[in-house]
Amino acid sequence: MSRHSAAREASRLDSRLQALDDARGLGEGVLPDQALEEVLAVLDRASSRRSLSADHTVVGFFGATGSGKSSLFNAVSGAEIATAAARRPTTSEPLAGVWGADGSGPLLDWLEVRNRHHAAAVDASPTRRRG
Ligand SMILES: Nc1nc2c(ncn2[C@@H]2O[C@H](COP(=O)(O)OP(=O)(O)OP(=O)(O)O)[C@@H](O)[C@H]2O)c(=O)[nH]1
Ligand SMILES: [Mg+2]
Repeated sequence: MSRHSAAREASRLDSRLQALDDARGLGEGVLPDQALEEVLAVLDRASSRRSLSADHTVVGFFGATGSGKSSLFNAVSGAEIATAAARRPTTSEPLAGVWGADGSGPLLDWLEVRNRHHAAAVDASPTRRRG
């Protein structure tokens, strides 16, 4: 994502979070406390995440054991980083592939992912056609 579109995305998220907070305020004394607490928890999590690296997009694969998460992870990464096997379960700890390590440490700490594989940063600038 270019810096420009990243900034636009960030301001869109800002306005959505603001709208959620406004709705929470309007719901006070009207909506059940539990619903309001859940909204507050979402706002807290969003604020924690946003205090961490904005340069990293987190993509997660979730699914039952044996559903092919590690195989998919390797296919998407283009490298044999995760161990995929018929044994159940094979992966017992979450594993991260990190492209561009700078600033990723505190984010992965927050996500409680200890197992980290660092790969070279990908050049995200648009490619130009020639000829
Ligand atoms: N037929 C088929 N087999 C697959 C596919 N993806 C993965 N497998 C096989 O399914 C088995 C489990 O794959 P894994 O990638 O280890 O699954 P996982 O979700 O990481 O499993 P856990 O680490 O135990 O959570 C392996 O033997 C893979 O070779 C697929 O798309 N088709
Ligand atoms: Mg696995």
